[in-house]
Amino acid sequence: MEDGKPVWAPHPTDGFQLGMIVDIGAGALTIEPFNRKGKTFLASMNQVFPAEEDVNKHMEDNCSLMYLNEGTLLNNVRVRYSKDKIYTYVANILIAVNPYYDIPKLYAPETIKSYQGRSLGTLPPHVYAIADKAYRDMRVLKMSQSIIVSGESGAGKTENTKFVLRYLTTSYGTGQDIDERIVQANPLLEAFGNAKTVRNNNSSRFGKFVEIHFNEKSKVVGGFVSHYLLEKSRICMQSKEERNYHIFYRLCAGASEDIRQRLHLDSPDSFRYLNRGCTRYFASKDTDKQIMQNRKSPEVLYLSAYSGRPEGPSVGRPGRLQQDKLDLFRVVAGVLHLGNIDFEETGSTSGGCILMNQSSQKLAYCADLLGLDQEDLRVSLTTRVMLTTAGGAKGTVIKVPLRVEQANNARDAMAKAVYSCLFDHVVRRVNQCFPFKTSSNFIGVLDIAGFEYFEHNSFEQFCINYCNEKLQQFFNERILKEEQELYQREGLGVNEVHYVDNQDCIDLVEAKLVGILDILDEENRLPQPSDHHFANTIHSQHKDHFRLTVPRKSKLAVHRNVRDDEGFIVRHFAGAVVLKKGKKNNDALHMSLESLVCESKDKFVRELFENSNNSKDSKQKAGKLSFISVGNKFKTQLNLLLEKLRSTGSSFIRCVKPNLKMVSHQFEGAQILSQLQCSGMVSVLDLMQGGFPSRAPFHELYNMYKQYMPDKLTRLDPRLFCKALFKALGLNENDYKFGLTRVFFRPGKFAEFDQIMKSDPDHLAELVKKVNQWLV
Ligand code: AOV
Ligand code: MG
Repeated sequence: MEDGKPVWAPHPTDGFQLGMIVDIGAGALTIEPFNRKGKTFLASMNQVFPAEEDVNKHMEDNCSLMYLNEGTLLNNVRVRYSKDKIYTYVANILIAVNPYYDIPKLYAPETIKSYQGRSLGTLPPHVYAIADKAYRDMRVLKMSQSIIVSGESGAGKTENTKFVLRYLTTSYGTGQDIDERIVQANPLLEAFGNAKTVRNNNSSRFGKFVEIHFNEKSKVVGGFVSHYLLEKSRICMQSKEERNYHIFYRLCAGASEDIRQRLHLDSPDSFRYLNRGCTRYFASKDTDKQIMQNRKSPEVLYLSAYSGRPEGPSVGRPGRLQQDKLDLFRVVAGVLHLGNIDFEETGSTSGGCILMNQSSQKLAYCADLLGLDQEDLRVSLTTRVMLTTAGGAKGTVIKVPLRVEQANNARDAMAKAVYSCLFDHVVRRVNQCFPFKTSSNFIGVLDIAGFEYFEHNSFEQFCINYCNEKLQQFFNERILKEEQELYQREGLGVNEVHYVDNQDCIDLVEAKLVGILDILDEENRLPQPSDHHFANTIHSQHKDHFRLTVPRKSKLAVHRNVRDDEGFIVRHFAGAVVLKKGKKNNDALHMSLESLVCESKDKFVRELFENSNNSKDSKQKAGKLSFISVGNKFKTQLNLLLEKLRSTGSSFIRCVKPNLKMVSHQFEGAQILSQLQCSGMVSVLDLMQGGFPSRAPFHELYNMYKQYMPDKLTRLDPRLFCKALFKALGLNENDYKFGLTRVFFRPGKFAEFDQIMKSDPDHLAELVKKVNQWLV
């Protein structure tokens, strides 16, 4: 950075501001902003970056800029966003900014057509280009591919995932209805797994990996959806501005009169599981109603022609269709009525509780809808079965009365178990809709929430962040390793690239016995688990671990020797996250409640539980809470997913949320910058700045520039052509390297070269003269 040249210096809301260095001190630079002359401020060295000469210029591939740093990246994305160019490449990685409005023609059928079979970079950056690259790589390399879509809530992951699916099925489907089913699975999954949150009105509360399978001719043959970590706490409780899963409101608004009566439905305000959150309908009551009553609504579609069940499809069998639909709705309504059951103290010395008077009706509804015996349900909600093991002998069964709070927990645990089994069922049914017998390869799209850190973080954030840590490692492995391998293959002899390895953070979470997940499981197996004891065990196991610290307030507490419940901080790749509670790790359902549902008179309800792995091993367990470790189950799932990703070729889409208000045309620089940092893009730029980010195969350069060159030169083979051309141009040899198949350019140098080649005719004539001289 030189005096007088423009630099990007930190700005609290815009992320960066343009300025000039006016003084260089020991640890800091004095900067004068361009738009506030005389108002200098200090900034540390590592926060100030060289800016491009022309800050209004933008590049489709950020690597074509002269300076690759977070300042120029943010600016490039900003300028492009202001022109509705929401997609930008950083080499092969796609950045996608959520426009929050429909950009005309951006996803039109003709746009889909135009991207088919075209190499990355030949057309403007687009999610379609990434999809097509994955497809072509799959064909050429005969290898499955994955597209990893990441970003924070509301950044556009799910929308972009849908565009990828639509693109692939439209372009490379067989034109049969299987293509449409893959696309239609989404609204159905969203009805049961998406909800309005403060960050996104249609927030996916589960992660998913959608595979599209192709036959040996590379045509779509089927699909498969895996899902991860449905947010269960939402089923019973939402914050004021948020909602439960869409299906609840749609059912309340749109069910036909006979279904309303049969399910005893009412308005959302009358249900505990809905009325503590926001009970407003999605857009309006009518919208929810329309979705529900639309002949093409997801619930209807899913139950129509697409059922691949042994009994055969329900299409053309209206009775069957009605029955299937009713099964689903019955369970949803059953959960709502369950939530309305209240308990009160018995007042007796045993300390138990009973159902409140007005709850008997709700109990009856719930029992009826779920096929349970009313009396059994009442007893199971208010007592717990225990096996006494006195004297070492397998003891007798006793019923322990529950306190009000415990009964409330039992009721909520049951609601969560029932609904999440229902969600598993929906995913299973979706998968039956696009079965395939043989598949040569697949393209999988991963849509899973990015790093999250809120003021109050729960176990759910912990799992999401752990997942992102693993994905970040995968990203590093792929991007950095691939870059290095390419340099080696091309014989470039460039030094090894280094990056911050996050294995230590992953170990901290998943190591056997001493990792946070195992410690948490141990804690939950104690008769009286406590957050305080849990946090203490972690701290004592991992003294001075770089990734682990005590929240500031707690340090004070330790100092004063007072008890604290402040938990611990994990220093993630993307920032530090404070964790206080591990309680949600336990999805335990009282044994008596679980066996009750497993033995429901209702075949559908029984099958929900039989098919979910919740019940498998718990049957053998003694009559205490059957402990199901969500954390360790997720770890296994995640490791399987990563194994799968590692066996495929990969592409990355980094989605960015432009503002918190969820509106169009508003670019909040500071928080966008932080998203780019969290997604690892800034590390990629560091890597590129030190390497050769722009590259062009010899034959491409040859075809691009031969029109300007004399015949003598164009008779050479493409490699020699390029050598001769570069020599004649007198390019600085530090700015490029010749590999075996292509030329590599230092940052910004390709753009410079291209500019010279396409400059004015006089200049070109001069150049041709030089080439001729050189050739002699
Ligand atoms: P997310 O999947 O990343 O959040 P979504 O894909 O649901 O975010 O996007 C949020 C909203 O932004 C959508 O409902 C659309 O209204 C709008 N949107 C996103 N992408 C586009 C686009 N390309 N064009 C127009 N509008 C768009 V979350 O699931 O909450 O992590 O959990
Ligand atoms: Mg989503």
